Amino acid sequence: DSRGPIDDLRRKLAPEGNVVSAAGRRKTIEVFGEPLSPVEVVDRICEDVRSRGLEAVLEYTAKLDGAQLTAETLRVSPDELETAHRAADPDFLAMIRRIRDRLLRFQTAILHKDVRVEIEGGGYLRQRYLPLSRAGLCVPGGAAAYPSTVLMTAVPAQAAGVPELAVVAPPTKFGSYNTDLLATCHELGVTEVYRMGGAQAVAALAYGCEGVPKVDKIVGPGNLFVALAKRRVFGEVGIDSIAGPSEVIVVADASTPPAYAAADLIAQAEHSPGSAVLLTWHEPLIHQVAAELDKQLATLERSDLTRQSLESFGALITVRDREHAAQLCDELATEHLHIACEDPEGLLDQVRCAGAVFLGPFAPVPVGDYSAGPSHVLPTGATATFANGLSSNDFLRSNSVIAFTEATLATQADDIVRLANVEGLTGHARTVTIRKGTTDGHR
Ligand code: HSO
Ligand code: ZN
Repeated sequence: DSRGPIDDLRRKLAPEGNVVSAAGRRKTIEVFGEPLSPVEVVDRICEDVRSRGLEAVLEYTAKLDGAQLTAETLRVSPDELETAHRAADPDFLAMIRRIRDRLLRFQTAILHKDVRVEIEGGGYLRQRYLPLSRAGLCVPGGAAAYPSTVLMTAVPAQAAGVPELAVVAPPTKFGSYNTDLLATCHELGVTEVYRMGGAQAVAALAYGCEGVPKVDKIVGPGNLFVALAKRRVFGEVGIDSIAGPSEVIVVADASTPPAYAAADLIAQAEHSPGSAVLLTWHEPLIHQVAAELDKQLATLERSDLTRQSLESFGALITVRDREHAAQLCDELATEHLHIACEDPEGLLDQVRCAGAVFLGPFAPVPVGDYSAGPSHVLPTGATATFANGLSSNDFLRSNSVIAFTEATLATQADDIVRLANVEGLTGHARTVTIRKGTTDGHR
């Protein structure tokens, strides 16, 4: 094909590019009585929430999510959280605690540490890390309930020491009316949960409104409207990366059991939409995996959606060799990269861009989705060329600290004065000469 194999593959993995570039090409929607692009709709919602606050949030929640809420019912009450927690299966809660502990251990271990560099002439330089005061966590609730996303956003924030967390989930049976989700929040000590989704939730968190204090940063996945709203409010608040549909590349060879590879592709396609690409230099594997896909789809609960996903966004591809596979992986910068061939670490050394990497036959992507330690909130649509997965470090800010002695200032004085004069900022130069004068005078 004249477009070249990389373009074709990229189109399979992220058919519309990343979420943000895709949005411009989406067809218009009628929310405001006239056809508008998703970007225009999100802009209007955000502006309306900024100027009219809670009233606008409640209106959009009624209009777009079909939920009639009030100032009182928008926030899940302490009583509802406790009731959900009490009703939850004790084994479910024990599992949540086990996963929380594993995530906490990893997320705490990777936290940036304060750095202090002593200066020879006296004084020191320091980089100091502090948690954000308040974070908003978006949890989707359209197609399925995601207690795992509460874990994967709240626990990194807690590892960083963020004292206030506000969860937003749409007012649906998979969102903020889901008792497993509410029980998970309560188990993790998250007491602030709001029944709102889409752009109105992001705007409420970003600007604050009656009953919803403004946050410092908004993180977590969501649909197109959440993604566009996060981009829109960036600057007013911080955001993590902007996530789109889930993706995986599985790299396999003769040592990879075809049943494992098929299961791994299905797990991603099951997200629907979810793209799943197999790369192998062992040609017979293509047919073996194709046969396994058919076999396994036959007994899958979400087989129709998954089959559609595989047909539209799936591919089984023969590459020349390991180097070729590594090169494609790097260029595609996929959300999940599962290196399921022999010597996975050797191949890892050849790939730089991916959201999260899974090595060997016993690290299927769902270990990262659910239980290992890194967050499952990851960059999609080739944004892994510049973006990272969510981690505890996203909930830290840092200050630099400079402590100088008179002697240390003297060693840098000439450089500062010279550069200040080059920039024509003689007031800057004087802050040093005025001190140097005193110093010299004392000597
Ligand atoms: N694979 C998804 C996360 C997820 N999977 C949640 C199951 N539940 C995006 O990384
Ligand atoms: Zn998943």
